[in-house]
Amino acid sequence: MHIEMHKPILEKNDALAAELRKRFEENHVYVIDLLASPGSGKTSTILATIDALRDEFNIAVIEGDIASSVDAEKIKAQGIPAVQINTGGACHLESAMLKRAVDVLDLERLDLIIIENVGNLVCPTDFYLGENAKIMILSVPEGDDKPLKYPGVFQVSDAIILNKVDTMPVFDFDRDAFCAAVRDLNPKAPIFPIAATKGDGVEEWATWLAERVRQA
Ligand SMILES: Nc1nc2c(ncn2[C@@H]2O[C@H](COP(=O)(O)OP(=O)(O)OP(=O)(O)O)[C@@H](O)[C@H]2O)c(=O)[nH]1
Ligand SMILES: [Mg+2]
Repeated sequence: MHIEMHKPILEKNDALAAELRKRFEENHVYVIDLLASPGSGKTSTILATIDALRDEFNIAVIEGDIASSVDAEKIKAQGIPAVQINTGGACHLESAMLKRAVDVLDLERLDLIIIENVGNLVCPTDFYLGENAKIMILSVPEGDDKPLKYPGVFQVSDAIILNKVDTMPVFDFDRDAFCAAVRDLNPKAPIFPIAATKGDGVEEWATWLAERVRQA
């Protein structure tokens, strides 16, 4: 027996995502979907990005996790609206989940929504959420070979953040090999080396993002 499930699920997801996209456009909100492994520094990068951009833009964060509201609490502690989605086991966010979070945000007064997807380098790549850009984060301790092993996420990303560059001396990370492997998969996406918790490189990343938010 053969069950065709994948395509209808994605079609339904994409249709709802297109509706979300329309709402974002009508309200001139720029939306990014952050994809990365657990612990790579998604929340730390969001906090650093908020620090860099909060004077110019109204920002909200949607946190996707299998369980807990730990990350949403960290964002709220900075005075930034945050909505937690618990997927209850699912390894990625879908647009139906996102819609429930978007419904409680005041889109009219927002400029930028940052979505922290569930920590996973595979599943979230297939799901369009109505975002303007997918941004992937790889952290140095994960290793320079990840583009070779998880090509999909590097291919769909509009920008790639290499986080925890302060740990380069500890890990045997070959930055040239990493950048070459990324270039093979995705010739266009800029690569931003940063140390989210220390601030290194955050300005370059934030400048790139701010230009896009202003255009929206
Ligand atoms: N040395 C160093 N540590 C970092 C950096 N960025 C994040 N960390 C640490 O990495 C750990 C995980 O960071 P988080 O920001 O929570 O990572 P995350 O991807 O949001 O994690 P999950 O939401 O659990 O998937 C924390 O202990 C951070 O302090 C960095 O640039 N350098
Ligand atoms: Mg997090």
